[in-house]
Amino acid sequence: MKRVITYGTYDLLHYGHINLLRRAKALGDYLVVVLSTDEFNWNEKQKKCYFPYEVRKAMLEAIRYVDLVVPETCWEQKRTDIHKYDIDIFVMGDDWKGKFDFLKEEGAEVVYLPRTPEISTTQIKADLKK
Ligand code: C2G
Repeated sequence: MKRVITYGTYDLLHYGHINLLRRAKALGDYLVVVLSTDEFNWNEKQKKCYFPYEVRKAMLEAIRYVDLVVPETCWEQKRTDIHKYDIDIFVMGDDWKGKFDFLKEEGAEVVYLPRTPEISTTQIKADLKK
């Protein structure tokens, strides 16, 4: 039973996110998504979420690839999350390439998957403004 974990905001959910989640799940049997809380997004990423945490969580839980959604409240929780959720593989889009290699020290395989290039929440918001 290979357990996979990934992190993100997942606000204005789009097919780039789905592509990531599908490929992450394909690496194992169980996928944990650690979802940034509204406070974490605002305080640490200066992102103001369109949908609040509970809505973003419910949307992710409706995706067939996702087995568990838990809160991301700080940058530092990744090391403990690897053990807390008994993780074998840590996955992120390659915009984070190299940033989380230290998790190999916790015994996890670290995989960066190519982002879906042409879509982003920023792009969606810009297009809607036109
Ligand atoms: N993603 C992707 N293709 C896109 C957009 C996003 O593959 N076109 C991936 C990102 O690389 C990330 C995941 O989808 O792995 C979630 O993206 P965001 O919600 O933007 O996550 P981010 O703000 O990068 O938060 O501690 C880590 C952070 O919580 C990551």
